[in-house]
Amino acid sequence: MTLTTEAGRAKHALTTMWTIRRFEEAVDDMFARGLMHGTMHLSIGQEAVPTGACMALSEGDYITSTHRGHGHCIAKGAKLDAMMAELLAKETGYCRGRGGSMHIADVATGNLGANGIVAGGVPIAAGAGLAVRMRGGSQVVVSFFGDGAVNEGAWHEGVNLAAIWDLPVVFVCENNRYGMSMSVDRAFNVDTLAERARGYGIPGVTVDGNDPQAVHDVVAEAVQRARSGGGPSFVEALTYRWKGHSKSDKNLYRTREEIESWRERDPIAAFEAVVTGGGAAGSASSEVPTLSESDVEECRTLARDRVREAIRTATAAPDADAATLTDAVYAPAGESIAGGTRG
Ligand SMILES: Cc1ncc(C[n+]2csc(CCOP(=O)(O)OP(=O)(O)O)c2C)c(N)n1
Ligand SMILES: [Mg+2]
Repeated sequence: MTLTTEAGRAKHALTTMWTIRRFEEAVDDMFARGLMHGTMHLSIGQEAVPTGACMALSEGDYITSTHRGHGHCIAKGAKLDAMMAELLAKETGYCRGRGGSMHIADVATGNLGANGIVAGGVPIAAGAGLAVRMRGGSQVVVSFFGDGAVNEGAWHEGVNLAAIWDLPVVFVCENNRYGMSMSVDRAFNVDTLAERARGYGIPGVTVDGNDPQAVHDVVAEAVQRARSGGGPSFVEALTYRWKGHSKSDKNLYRTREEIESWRERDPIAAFEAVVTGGGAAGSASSEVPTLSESDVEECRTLARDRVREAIRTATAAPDADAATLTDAVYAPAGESIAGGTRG
């Protein structure tokens, strides 16, 4: 069954993408109004990658995420109110308000964590894959990372270990064309990043990252290979971030026309067109529409209501208390911070 021709899965995919979009629009707005602090990285425009990839996973499977991780969290089933509370520095947040956007982990749903270190999740994914192997389990790990991560040492070490040990890991690159202001055209001497896989003796494939069905299909095949002992794979998903890299980006390294051309390829609008029978390039579009206009409206409304409810619940929660700031923060035993001692 596919995302585009089976109504239940089409609704799930659409609701997930809208939830990511609405969540990030809301936090963008709250940040601008001074209600959130620190920094954050938005994945608006990239929603099809985590949605398609996570729909290829089973319960119990794992992911590792990145600094741009809200979409991964949501697609893997995180609680929106605990995510929102974390960004609002509330005691009820995933890290009790101490970590913020780049440190959300949700072990209950198999999300081994966002990571402020570019490519930091890659060796963690290899380690999780090794743990699965040693325990005789059947879980698979999807490791999300950006194009910039592919030139990091940790990426090469993690991918190589997974390859030589045949670990059950699927490496999913969200190639959004830039690592901060560095374009992939200047950072790579290969035509596709998927070519890098060959150097490690694993399959590598490039896919339209704005098409959740296409992402789902290649990740599902890679997951099946990993689960049956066939080792890791590399999936390069071509996509684009609509917003700046983080909160201080003036977009000086790319043109307005380029951004506009990608906005016209909105993954959510394209998916809606396919499932309602409007058709879109490359998809197994149905003569019979999978969803009606009212189904689509229902998904949009559900996403909007979920995000509103998360804002309401998180806003009402108690602020993280500065007096207990070092509680639950790991540091070597015996050292003291701010006069207190903790193990
Ligand atoms: C090891 C490391 N080097 C540099 C940085 C600074 N940094 C943060 S995000 C980023 C760009 C990452 O680009 P990419 O992997 O393509 O992910 P994207 O931001 O495009 O999602 C850089 C260089 C970092 N956080 N960690
Ligand atoms: Mg990038």
